[in-house]
Amino acid sequence: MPRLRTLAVHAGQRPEPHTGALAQPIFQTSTFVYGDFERGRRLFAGEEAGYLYTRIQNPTTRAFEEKLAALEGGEDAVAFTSGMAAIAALAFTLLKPGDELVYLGPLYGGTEGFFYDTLARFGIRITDATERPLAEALGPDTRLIYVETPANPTLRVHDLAEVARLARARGIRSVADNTFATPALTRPLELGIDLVVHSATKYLSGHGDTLGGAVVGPAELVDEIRAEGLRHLGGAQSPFDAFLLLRGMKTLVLRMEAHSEGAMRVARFLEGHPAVRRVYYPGLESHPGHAVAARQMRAFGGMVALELGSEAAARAFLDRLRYFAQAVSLGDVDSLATHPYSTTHQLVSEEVRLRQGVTPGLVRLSVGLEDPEDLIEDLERALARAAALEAG
Ligand code: LCS
Repeated sequence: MPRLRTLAVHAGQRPEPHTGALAQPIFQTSTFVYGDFERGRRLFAGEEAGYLYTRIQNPTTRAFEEKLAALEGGEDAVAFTSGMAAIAALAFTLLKPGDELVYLGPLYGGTEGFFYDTLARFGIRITDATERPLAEALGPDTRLIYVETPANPTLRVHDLAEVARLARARGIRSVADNTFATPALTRPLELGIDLVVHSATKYLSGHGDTLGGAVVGPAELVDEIRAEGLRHLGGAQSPFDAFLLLRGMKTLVLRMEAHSEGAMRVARFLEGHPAVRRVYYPGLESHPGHAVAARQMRAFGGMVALELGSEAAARAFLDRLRYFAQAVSLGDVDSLATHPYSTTHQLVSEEVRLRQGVTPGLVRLSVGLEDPEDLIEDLERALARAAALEAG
């Protein structure tokens, strides 16, 4: 089997048969001519493989699916227009009224909102097992265990092998959101997780210029999600977005190594700074999930969070940053900084936010690919301002 860096370049790619084009062409078409009546009938009956309609499949999005499936070590993948479209398609395909979804948090605020505001309205029970033993939270109606690791925004680490073991023992499907780690650092399917979901918008793209999502796993389950969650809900990925994602993914492994190296240096700097009350980074020995992270991650990723003690300090710090742009999203070449409490996690209840460490003083950094020394100087300047404020 080729190694990850080779897969990142070659998987899903073959010379285009008509022209020999090396780069994946963008098949910017909504429909595909099947030629004659009989072939159309056979294609729709599934008796012959071929492209029909871009909402169902397209050669450019197919190349993205194949590259991602190869990187994750999964049998197949299905692409979506965004991470939320992938998560919604997965949930609406695999769950029905009366079922229970158990999750380990924290989660991206949009995912948590979808679970409580939308899935719950369709009669699906949502159970937060973050603060209790997972085995005890599983009941007769539990159909799905959902976990994000490292989790957004406090980088909490969950033991994927342990989640998979418990899920398998009970005949429950497990899903891991691998957006933060990416297959360059963690391969959840190898640890026994059934399905991986992605916001490809983030590190898979890497350049902050597109949206994307995907579900990866066994062909049978992916087929089910394609047949129902994609065909019926319609969140298909556009061929142009697939092209950008394919281009970004060629450098995924190298970028994740550089993001991880930069984030580790940023985290160590922050840990030694008196104005910072707490640093959340799985690569630090002080992180409660460090040992598990060291087992299931090849490096610790590009996301760091810090606690500054108050909203005023967070505001003063954020408004002073130069290279870190204040914006949501993450995983880009450009460094980004967000205040989860007032943005991505604004709609999560106050009680849950505070329990999960999403406080008014929390800042989340997506460490980009600038020189880490410049980023540290930027942080140092901004922290001086926050410290002056704290001093009165
Ligand atoms: N999963 C995770 C872990 C995420 O961080 C996000 C988006 C999603 C799924 C949803 O993906 P999307 O539909 O946006 O492609 N996270 C965001 C964030 O932290 N800031 O802006 C979006």
